[in-house]
Amino acid sequence: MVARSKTPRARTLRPAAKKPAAKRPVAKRRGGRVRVAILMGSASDWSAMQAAADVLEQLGVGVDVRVMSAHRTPDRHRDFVTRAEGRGIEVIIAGAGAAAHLAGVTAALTTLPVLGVPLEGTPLQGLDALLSTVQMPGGVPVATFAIGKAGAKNAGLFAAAILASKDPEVRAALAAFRRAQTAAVPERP
Ligand code: AIR
Repeated sequence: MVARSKTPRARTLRPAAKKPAAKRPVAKRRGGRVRVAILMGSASDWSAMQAAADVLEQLGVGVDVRVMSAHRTPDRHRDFVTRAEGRGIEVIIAGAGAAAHLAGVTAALTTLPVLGVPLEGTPLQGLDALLSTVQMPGGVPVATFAIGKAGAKNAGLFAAAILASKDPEVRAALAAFRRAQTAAVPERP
């Protein structure tokens, strides 16, 4: 389940406020075992990255949502990523805009699968983030998704697919998601 409680710990992770508190990501977790970390370079990325958290919540996968930047908070980022596997994290989703190095640096610090989500909101409308995320040199892979919300949602679904290969419950939830999606498509407009 997605963690969005307003604990003091969570509040300390918030950068300077730009949006109402209710819409901000927090670091606490809730519900089932946390298996996926969702990282974003700025709290301003939450409106897109929430799509990853929402779909994983829907599939019953626990997530840990964090704001950290490879540029602005490098120590926080390194600390979190190097400890993630030991804390039971199995997949990391990393979304960032502009010169988006978050996913690549995350992949450099761990052998966990890293799913990169390039985000828009710059004068280059996410093309900068897409290229920064996808053009990794051979040897350090980042699985890169579409720009923005669709990419975040698909990264969440892909994280679930990774877990599903060894977890029948997640596999069943994913199959049910697909069935519901198919049933919701009308035959005519
Ligand atoms: N960013 C933050 N640190 C490094 C990068 N690339 C990205 C964020 C966000 C964009 O810069 O991921 O998409 C703008 O951030 P802000 O905080 O100015 O809104």
